[in-house]
Amino acid sequence: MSDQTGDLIRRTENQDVAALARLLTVLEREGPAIFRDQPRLLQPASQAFRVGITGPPGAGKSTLIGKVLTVLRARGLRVGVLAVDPSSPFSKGAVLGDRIRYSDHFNDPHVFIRSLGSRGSLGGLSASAYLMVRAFDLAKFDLVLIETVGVGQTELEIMNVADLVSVVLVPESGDSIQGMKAGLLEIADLFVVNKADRPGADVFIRELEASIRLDGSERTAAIRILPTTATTGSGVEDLVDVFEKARSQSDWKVRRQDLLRLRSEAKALLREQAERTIEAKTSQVQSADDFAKLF
Ligand SMILES: Nc1nc2c(ncn2[C@@H]2O[C@H](COP(=O)(O)OP(=O)(O)OP(=O)(O)O)[C@@H](O)[C@H]2O)c(=O)[nH]1
Ligand SMILES: [Mg+2]
Repeated sequence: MSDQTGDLIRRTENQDVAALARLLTVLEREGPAIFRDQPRLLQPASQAFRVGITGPPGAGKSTLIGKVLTVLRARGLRVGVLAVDPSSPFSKGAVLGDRIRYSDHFNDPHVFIRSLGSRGSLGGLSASAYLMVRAFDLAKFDLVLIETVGVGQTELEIMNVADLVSVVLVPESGDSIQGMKAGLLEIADLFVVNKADRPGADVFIRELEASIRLDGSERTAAIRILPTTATTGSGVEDLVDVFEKARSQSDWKVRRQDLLRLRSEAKALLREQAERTIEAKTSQVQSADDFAKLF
């Protein structure tokens, strides 16, 4: 088994996308225990810059990613996409829809797209997401775009995985962001106001700017706001420029070693491991005797 996985890892390192696809499946199946047999996963030769694309259901995240892919490919970069939880109750049929949104990139060997359910166990990103982004490092991608639906936990956790967090909002988000604004300001490196073709976009951007200024902290002062229209691609070159500028400043590699980040990743992975142990032990209970022996 582990020899086979080792072989997949070697082939993935040689940018074999078929091997990467199989490796991702193995990671999902085996869980965090895989680190024990395959420590190479912990020492990738290169690191892919992780861009979080998070925001409310239907904000246009997938459409935007499709256009971002086009721009990144035109610049000669290799890009992975990890779409977390595209089958959430908020995004029925998204997997099928995303096939259309990404159709320009299906036959491109330098683009790799994978969807992943969040399984909603303890909320937030599944441990698989943490494992899978490491496989994109191994495969020597330049960037990975991670799409998450930002409604609660996942939104906060994305900042532990992504090197740059873009929060996608739409002009209609006006009222609904009031409540979660503080949380958004904490995680966002950049706000993308998508559907800028819709009425009210200018007003919304001004409101957003005002709430950033009101916050007054040094971190929030650096937050950029970029209007986009994902359907036409307007604003997407500028957005990619922001990603590329952040990628060229290599402090993100240092921040990946941040203790808080390492600990929250450890927590997600250890929780997953504990849950797997619980599942295995529980399924062995065939009688009251078995039950008593558990403790
Ligand atoms: N008018 C307008 N519509 C857009 C724009 N971007 C996306 N849409 C539309 O908004 C709808 C949702 O787009 P998606 O890309 O699936 O949004 P999403 O955020 O990925 O949605 P979930 O994954 O379900 O959360 C689609 O019908 C898009 O065509 C835009 O800039 N302007
Ligand atoms: Mg989507």
